[in-house]
Amino acid sequence: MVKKSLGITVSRYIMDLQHMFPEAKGDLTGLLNELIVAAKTINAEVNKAGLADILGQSGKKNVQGEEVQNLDELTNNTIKKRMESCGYVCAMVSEEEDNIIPVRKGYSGKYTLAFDPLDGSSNIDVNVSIGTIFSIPRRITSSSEVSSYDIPGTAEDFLQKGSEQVAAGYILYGSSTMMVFSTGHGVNGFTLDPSVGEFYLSHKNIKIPKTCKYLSINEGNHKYWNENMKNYIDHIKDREISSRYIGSLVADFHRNLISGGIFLYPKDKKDPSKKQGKLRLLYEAAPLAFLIQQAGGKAVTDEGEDILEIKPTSIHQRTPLIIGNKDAVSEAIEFLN
Ligand code: P6P
Repeated sequence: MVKKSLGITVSRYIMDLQHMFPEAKGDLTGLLNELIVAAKTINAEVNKAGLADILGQSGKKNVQGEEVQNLDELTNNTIKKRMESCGYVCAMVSEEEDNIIPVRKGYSGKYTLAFDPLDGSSNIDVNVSIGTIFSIPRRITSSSEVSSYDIPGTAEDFLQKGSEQVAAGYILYGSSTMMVFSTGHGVNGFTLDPSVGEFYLSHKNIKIPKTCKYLSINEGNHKYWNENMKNYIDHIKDREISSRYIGSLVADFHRNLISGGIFLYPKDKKDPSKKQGKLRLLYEAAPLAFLIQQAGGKAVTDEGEDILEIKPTSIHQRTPLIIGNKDAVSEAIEFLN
């Protein structure tokens, strides 16, 4: 097992993990390290988001009259720039871009990267925690090592079940900045010491507590739910449980992962785009489902389908999501079906 003493840096942890697999060539290590640099860069920008108007970073013109990116664009470009010529990914999918994002010619790699650069960004203006979510499946369209450097990835490389992910995780820009991820060997949390610029192992081998302490759902959508969902929510509120919903998926997920809870974003009748729920499969539901399974929890649709077993048909497809304590999710599904 990887030596996971509290306080080791995330880079040391990733290197230790690589040494567990002699056949590993270090591509995943390199990819994760690039993501760490991107996370530190984004963190610096997010931490001064409140000054955006003053610093002219709110998508308006800055003091020099230059068009300045807003934070969504800035975080999206930060990740793209770091990954497009790192040689570890063959293509990318971002919540911010309609089509798959190619990497520089000659720099194609054996993984793909799907990400939500800044989930919950509407909360920036009210200083609520936001996050970056990432999913790393292996490419499937070109197996031979040599040729893959020149062969760009395609949409097909992304249309894989969540169970095929090699790694997944998120960076939470909250009261402290944390990187929480798994490569299939448990879930570990690393907290950034901004004075040093290092992420240190602070939460090792995270397991979701057995007790479901929190219920996270937007009750403002109550009138749009189907009857079964309405009855389930009334049922679960009859017992000792606290309602916590901050409207930032990463923050709601992280609180429930650490303290125990169930998060639901079911499909609702509010508008046609949410017929299949609001959250995206590739870079929101699937990576979090990978993490919760590693942490002893469960993630399903409101029909009870395992999120990790859904084969995507399009890169931005949405899915209903019920995620959290295994018992609580199982009870919800019994109730809903
Ligand atoms: P609602 C943020 O926009 C987001 O994508 C998730 O982070 C969050 O869980 C959800 O939407 C909140 O949606 O409809 O409750 O405001």
